[in-house]
Amino acid sequence: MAAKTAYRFTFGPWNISTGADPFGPPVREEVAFAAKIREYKKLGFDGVQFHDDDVCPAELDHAAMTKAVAEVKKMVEGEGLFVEFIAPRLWEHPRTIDGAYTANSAEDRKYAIERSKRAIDIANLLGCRNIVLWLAREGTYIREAKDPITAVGRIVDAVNAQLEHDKNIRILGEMKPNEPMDQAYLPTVGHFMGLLYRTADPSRVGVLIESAHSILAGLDPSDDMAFALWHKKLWSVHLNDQNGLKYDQDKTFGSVDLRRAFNTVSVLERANYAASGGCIGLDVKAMRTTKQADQTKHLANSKEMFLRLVEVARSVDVKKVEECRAARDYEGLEFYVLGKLMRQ
Ligand code: XUL
Ligand code: MN
Repeated sequence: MAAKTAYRFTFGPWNISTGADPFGPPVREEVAFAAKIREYKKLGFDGVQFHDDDVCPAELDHAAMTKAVAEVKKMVEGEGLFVEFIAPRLWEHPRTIDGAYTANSAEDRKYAIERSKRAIDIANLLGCRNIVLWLAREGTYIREAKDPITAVGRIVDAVNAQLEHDKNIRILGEMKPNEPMDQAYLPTVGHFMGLLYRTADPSRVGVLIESAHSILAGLDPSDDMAFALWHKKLWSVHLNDQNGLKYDQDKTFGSVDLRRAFNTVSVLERANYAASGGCIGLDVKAMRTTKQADQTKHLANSKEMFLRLVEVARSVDVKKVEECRAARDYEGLEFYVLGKLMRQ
């Protein structure tokens, strides 16, 4: 049953990690880049998501960059994989301490835009037309630090500069309300959607929705996705789970709230998301306690959870749901859904 789905699964190399956190050093050995790429097919994944500097260091000159990207392309294609997106990592470099597109320093803003254009060049070399912008540091620790009205305009300008740099590239905004910043300027999918229609080419700007990010904003991921699906703007997802309003946990999909995960899968099924070309990205982290030998289990388990929930979603009796809705029998509907989740 599961094998018949047209879903394509992806993740980023950062999802195989050493377990280091702000309070402690690595607990697992670093896995070499090439070895990570070799894990994908073994785990039943189809494509790779990259940050620009996952592909090659940000400091390389153009010739060295072209050569390095060609090597990664060979490696990825050699494994029968494709590249889903490139995301410029605009939150680690010394020039992005105070934000990237919204930094108060004009030089730092220029760096962020140049770095984003370079990410587009890398995407092109890899045969990929998606750029993901997670606006990590576009916000503040204190309200007074930046002019918030100017900041919104600067984000639009940065998106426009990228649309202008390449007439084929698509920009996918991945919104998150906080972390690393106290408050993000565009905290939700809705904020970015409101803004994308004011860019130079709205047809090439969409969203990637991450479950944990919606939950952190107090929103239900399936409703966030439904909103973007109605607009035909849901171009990718990062499925995972999150235990309440705290730091971004990136837990295994469905591990906290099975019903929430079921509703997420149901909305993707209902919209025939896979047919529109969208991938099922899994942005999940292994627990810090995980041993080296088990360091990819969270990825395999997340994919398996998704597929099992597809089966559950497909087994739902649509007529029964409609009858409950018509009769306003939401108690009955709820009990039916709970039974489905218990495979009863
Ligand atoms: C951060 C996050 C990132 C993006 C890619 O919370 O989700 O890993 O998905 O930059
Ligand atoms: Mn993500």
